[in-house]
Amino acid sequence: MPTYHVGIFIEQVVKIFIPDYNHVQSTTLCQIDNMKKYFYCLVLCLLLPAINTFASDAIVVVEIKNFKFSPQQITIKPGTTIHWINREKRQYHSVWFESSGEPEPDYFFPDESFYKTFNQTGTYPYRCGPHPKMTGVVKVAN
Ligand SMILES: [Cu+2]
Repeated sequence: MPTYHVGIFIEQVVKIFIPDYNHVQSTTLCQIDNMKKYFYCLVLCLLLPAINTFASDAIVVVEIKNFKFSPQQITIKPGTTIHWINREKRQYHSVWFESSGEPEPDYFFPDESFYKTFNQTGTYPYRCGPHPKMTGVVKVAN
């Protein structure tokens, strides 16, 4: 589960409810004396499990390490975004849906990412541009 995405998402939601959130960060939440803000925080905490479920459905992580996509094959629901992360020490890669007729995207380097959202059901094989033996499959099913 992409916990850090959940964190970013929650931060965005908090910023909507608490306009001076950036200022608040430099103090602490318990120093906010406005009851309205407490109330929003409370609601947010109660909603956390729901937000968590939503976020983990929306983004799935595929790691790239030792010249392998992991997991190599992944099944997702339509509308899901896959977040590929390069976990190598110094090797770049790409995620190329060659058979879909797409042009090869830019290589991405260690700690960099590639994102793609899948809205249509189907099976989408892909490979790494510079390393043709590196292959993966995305299955999109309801
Ligand atoms: Cu590669």
